[in-house]
Amino acid sequence: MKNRLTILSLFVLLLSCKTIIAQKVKTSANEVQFNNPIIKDKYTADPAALVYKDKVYLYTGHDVPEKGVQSYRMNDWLVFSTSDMIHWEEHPIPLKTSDFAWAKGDAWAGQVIERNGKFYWYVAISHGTIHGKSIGIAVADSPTGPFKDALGKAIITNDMTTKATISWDDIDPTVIVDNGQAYLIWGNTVCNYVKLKENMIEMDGPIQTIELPNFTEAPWIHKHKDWYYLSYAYEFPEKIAYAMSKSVTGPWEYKGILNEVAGNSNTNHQAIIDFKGKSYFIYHNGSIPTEGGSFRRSVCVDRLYYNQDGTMKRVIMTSEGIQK
Ligand code: FUB
Repeated sequence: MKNRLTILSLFVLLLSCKTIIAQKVKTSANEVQFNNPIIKDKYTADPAALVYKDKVYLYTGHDVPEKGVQSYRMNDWLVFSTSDMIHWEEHPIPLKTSDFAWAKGDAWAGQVIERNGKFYWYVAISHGTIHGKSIGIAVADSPTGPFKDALGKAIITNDMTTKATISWDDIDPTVIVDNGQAYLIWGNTVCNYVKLKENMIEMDGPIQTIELPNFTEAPWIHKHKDWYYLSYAYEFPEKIAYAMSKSVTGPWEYKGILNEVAGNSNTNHQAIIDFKGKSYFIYHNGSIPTEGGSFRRSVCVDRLYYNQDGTMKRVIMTSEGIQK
């Protein structure tokens, strides 16, 4: 009888231990921080990132939610910075559509690049007098601004690009300086590029086009080791695909899909950087509960990995994002 009681109490003890262990595991699983989206108190879209000195500066669009409205409401751009890709500091609003006197609104995607100590921000915006979207340039002495109109007019307007007949084909500028030569690449349905003069505010040659399969928009050019990469939004709803080349002007070889359709958003809009020895894929989705969506987007960051031959591995989008 005594033996039986001892076995029973041992069994009960074991059971309760198991429960305690299970609870412990559950608690630690709950403790994993969901770092995506990286900004949770407002809607951010169209990320562009600049690595400058020991920080990353993240420039985003800003979706303003309006009840019942299913289109973009975007009046300003935002800037955030980080030293570790986990903790992001927001800075004062660096640029608004009203800073471009010739424009009439729509703070769409852009990219900032540093040259000769100045920061140039190429943005897509609706032109006030020339029908359609256009590209403006703002300039600042610091990566966080304040930025002001650098040119007093658009560098690219819809009437300058006739291959695409839509009014929103002059959007989503990306920029690179390679061996002292700057290039501006942009487009929707047609991918365009042009050389820029060293002053970064004037074209230096004719507008040319790049053939890419199922190109929708959001080109992003970057260099990693000795390869150039041109990633872009593919089809609609958008996946991100990419092409590679040994030269910034091509020929470009299509390499396939890099990222799948992002959760709860038609658009995906990527930026790709290397920072402190790691590579990152920055994009947006519509994941903020409960109102997130295609016009209420949120920027996320996940790791990006390269294969030995320079191709990029398919991105795994996560809720956890970047962890310590
Ligand atoms: O945010 C407005 C537009 O949506 C951008 O310019 C595109 O890339 C898409 O994300």
